[in-house]
Amino acid sequence: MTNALSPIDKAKFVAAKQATEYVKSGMKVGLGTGSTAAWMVQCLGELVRDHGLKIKGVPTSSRTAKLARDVGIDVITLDEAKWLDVTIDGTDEYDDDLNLIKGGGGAHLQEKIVATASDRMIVIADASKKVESLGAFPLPVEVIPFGMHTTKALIEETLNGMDVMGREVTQRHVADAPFVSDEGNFILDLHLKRIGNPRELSLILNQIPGVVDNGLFIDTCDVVIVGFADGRVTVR
Ligand code: ABF
Repeated sequence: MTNALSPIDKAKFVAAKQATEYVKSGMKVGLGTGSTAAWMVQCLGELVRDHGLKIKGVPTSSRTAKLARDVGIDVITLDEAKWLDVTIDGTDEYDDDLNLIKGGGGAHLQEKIVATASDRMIVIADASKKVESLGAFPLPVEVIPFGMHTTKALIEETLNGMDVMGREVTQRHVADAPFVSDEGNFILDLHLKRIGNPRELSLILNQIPGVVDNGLFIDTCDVVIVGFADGRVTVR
């Protein structure tokens, strides 16, 4: 079946499949969001249906919850699970320190909560996600709708004092309507080009009233599995 895949999907698929090796029967597993994570959910579904794998899955978005149920995974909430053995998720960027930018799919809030409540976070990616410095991918910041324009202005003012290369902030829209997260919030995308100090930026952004969380994952990821179109996989 993998012969029919485009090179990029093949790369995502082989990374996702490799990650399922970390999942054993009896585990509670955080299920990420995005196209790479969707491959992982499908691979886990196959193991559940055809190979007797018994797991509980905690999805990180309504999209993933639907897919997980569709492929036969027993879905529970994070509060029911309390703590997870492993979370497997995609990313938009990762650097040498395994720090990440996530949230291109608008799900980084639930993704961060679930990953933080896990013994281990495994990121699955194709090789295009590796960067020298985070920031070429716009940094998503989830904000509550109340006072959104004031929050946006505060973020812009804050960026003036930060070690970043770009400072434009835009509200995310889908088909001309504001994008609304699973938690009912808006997303601001910060076009920073290069982030000098991701840890400091993450802490400072999250102190601004109205900000729920940003898409920087610092010290959260334990392993990155990178897939290539020729079927190779590297783990680090
Ligand atoms: C989620 O999906 C995100 O946090 C990230 O934004 C995105 C990566 O998507 P894809 O795997 O489709 O590139 O993991």
